[in-house]
Amino acid sequence: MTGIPLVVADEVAQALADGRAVVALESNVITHGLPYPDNAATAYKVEGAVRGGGAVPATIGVDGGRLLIGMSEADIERFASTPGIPKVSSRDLPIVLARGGPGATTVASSLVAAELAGIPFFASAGIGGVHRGAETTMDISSDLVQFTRSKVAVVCAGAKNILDLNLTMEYLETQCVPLVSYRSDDFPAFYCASSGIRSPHRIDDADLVARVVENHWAAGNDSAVVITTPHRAEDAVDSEVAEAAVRKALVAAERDGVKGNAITKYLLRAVDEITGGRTAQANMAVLISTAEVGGELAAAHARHRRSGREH
Ligand code: PSU
Ligand code: MN
Repeated sequence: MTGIPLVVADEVAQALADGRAVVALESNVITHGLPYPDNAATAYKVEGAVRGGGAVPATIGVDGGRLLIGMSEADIERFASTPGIPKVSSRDLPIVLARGGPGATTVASSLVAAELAGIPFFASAGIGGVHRGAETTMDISSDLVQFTRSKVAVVCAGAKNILDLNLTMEYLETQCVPLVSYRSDDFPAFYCASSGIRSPHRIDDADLVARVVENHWAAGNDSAVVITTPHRAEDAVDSEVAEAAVRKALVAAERDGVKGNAITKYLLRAVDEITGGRTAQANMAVLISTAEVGGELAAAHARHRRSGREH
């Protein structure tokens, strides 16, 4: 099958062999999202939330020329506390694997790893998307392109609010990526409950979501299904407060000449400084709440597959 060595955690391997639900998780959010030790603490809570939802977590990383499918506590601690572990998106993956060093996977590269390992579900809070000003920078996250190539269901709280969410949704539509919003009318905006943009489809029933995922693949698509779940209203950041901070952060990024794959981390940090740490708290909370829903939906999907096999 694959020539790339996978180090699959025992618990993950067992769950996959039994047909039980597994949810893949990215590690870039650990190394490039939050400061130590909040990042490690959040990673454990995110894994706990997946379990609470009824699935086994598999945090993805790269190390020693191998893909880690389910990082150990020691791996997570090391990734969280070691400065300079590179952000590895899909196109960086063959290089970091060949060199043998550690690497933190984005949404895009985590999907590549999940598919190789046979994990049909992935969860993260805010996916990448079309950046504001993309009409001149052409900065569109590889996350979106990877959705057209990886047969994995992606559970998220929409896309990061630093992005152009209208263009992000247009891109997903153009690329034939199904988008359903679980128990909400709108496309969420990361730690803000709504982007103000209506989702094309609302589904309130987890079993129906499982059927959507299977239908998409049964129709011959080797691509992702995006399922959004909004952050809890009481923990969400007010949209106007967030938008004002994002605008200021964009001005600062322009002034500092930040671009390319460094912009996401820069903007998230700047927004956090502007809001006095409010958004980092919300980022941690939404990672956890999304992971729990990811676990529930993955469990519903695994049940659906098992019942299909019995018939
Ligand atoms: N969440 C964070 N910080 C990040 C990201 C998420 O708090 O840096 C990441 C995710 O890993 C996502 C990536 O896949 O940003 C997208 O980056 P880009 O726009 O460069 O493709
Ligand atoms: Mn980019």
